[in-house]
Amino acid sequence: MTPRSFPADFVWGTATAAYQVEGATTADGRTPSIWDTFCARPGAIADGGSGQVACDQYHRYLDDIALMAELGVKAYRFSIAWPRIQPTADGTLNQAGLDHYSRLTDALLAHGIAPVATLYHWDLPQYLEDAGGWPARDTAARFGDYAAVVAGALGDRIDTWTTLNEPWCSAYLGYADGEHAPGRRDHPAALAAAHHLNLAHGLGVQAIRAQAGGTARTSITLNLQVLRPATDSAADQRAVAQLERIGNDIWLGPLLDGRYDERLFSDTAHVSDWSFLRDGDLAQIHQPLSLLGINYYSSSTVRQRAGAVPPTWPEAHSRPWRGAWPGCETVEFLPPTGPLTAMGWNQDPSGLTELLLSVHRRWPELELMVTENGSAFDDQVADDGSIHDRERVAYLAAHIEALGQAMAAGAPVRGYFAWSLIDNFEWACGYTKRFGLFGVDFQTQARIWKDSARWYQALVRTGQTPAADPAD
Ligand code: IFM
Repeated sequence: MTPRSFPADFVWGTATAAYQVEGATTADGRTPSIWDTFCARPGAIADGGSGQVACDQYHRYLDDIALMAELGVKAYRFSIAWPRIQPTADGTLNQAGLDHYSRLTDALLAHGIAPVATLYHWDLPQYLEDAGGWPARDTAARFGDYAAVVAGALGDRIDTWTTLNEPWCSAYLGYADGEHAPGRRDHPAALAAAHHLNLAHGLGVQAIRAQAGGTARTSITLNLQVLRPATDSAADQRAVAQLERIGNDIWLGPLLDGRYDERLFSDTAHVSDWSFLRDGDLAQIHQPLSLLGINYYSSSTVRQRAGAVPPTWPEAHSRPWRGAWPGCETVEFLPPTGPLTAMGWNQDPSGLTELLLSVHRRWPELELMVTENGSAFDDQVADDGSIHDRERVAYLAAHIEALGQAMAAGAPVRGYFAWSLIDNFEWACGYTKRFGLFGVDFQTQARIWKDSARWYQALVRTGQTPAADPAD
């Protein structure tokens, strides 16, 4: 592969999320989130693990920042754990929890690393789930209050705010499919959750601007779906379009255009009457954004099931809800084709180019950031003490080349964050999947250099992609 150069001010970073790395789940007044509760449910997590200890970053953040400084990254995307900030149902601020993120932020700045803070990466306080969770409208208002508290305290130091990480996962894996916390399988509730997450975003942006000033940089991160039709038949194209509406447009429409595509309502008419959508909501959601964060890992191929018709309301509501995609009973995902990552996901770098360009064509003024990209492989520690993760290096090289192609074609992408800085708690997969540039020995908490970290270090230092294979 020919080396590709990136602009000198391009932001190279690494990303993590609180529950995946912090551990210390009872320290300094933190109370349970939905993930603490979900992890205790037998069978919910592949290896029975939880984020109780994770990578102990709550105590080791200075060591991890030192690693980032050695990598040379310019930004760290981390998330703030809501149950550390407002641990009780009355929403009282827990100063000790806030102080942790204040120290983390200061330490990053002292190392010249820009803090990119996500307010919500899935760890809803359990008391809010007990009050109805995201399907309940009040959760959005509570998120606005939480955002105001954090922005008031850290607003002078955070480089970029991200309200939500991947609301698709919160709404659909959490409330439709049940693979993620809180583990509910209720498609009408999942649609309400999706709308209230949008509303939370809008209220969050307004709170950040009110507290941190109108120039605060605000964003949201979406895991936009790249969907390919199994054939060029009209039916398969329709399947793609329907999934794009429920997977992508349900966020992009209200966030960026202040409206839901009417076809979303007809696609899901047998699931929900959308009575949770109230006058004035879309104006609250449609707030100015400094940039859009995009997470990309893989693509999917889909088709329309021959002869399938959507169920009627009574049919749909009289049987258990299935799958992560409300209203999409007639659509089917094909098994991915290899080589797959350890997650069983395909490797399709061209999907990243297409995705960035398609968003750019629709919203030409919008700045973009790849806020996550990376891969899990079955790493082994070699006799020399390192992890020689050639497959991850190849994955990164191919996807960063794909990003470069999108930029060359005009997509205004300002940064890229490798997922993840370190191996961590991979949600329902527990510790069985490793995404880090650094390995973690979970017995000793030692951080282990992988070849991918060395490769990324060379990229960040030079602004040019190194050879994926040193022999090249
Ligand atoms: O680990 C997750 C992260 O929390 C959100 N985006 C996808 C990653 C890999 O599954």
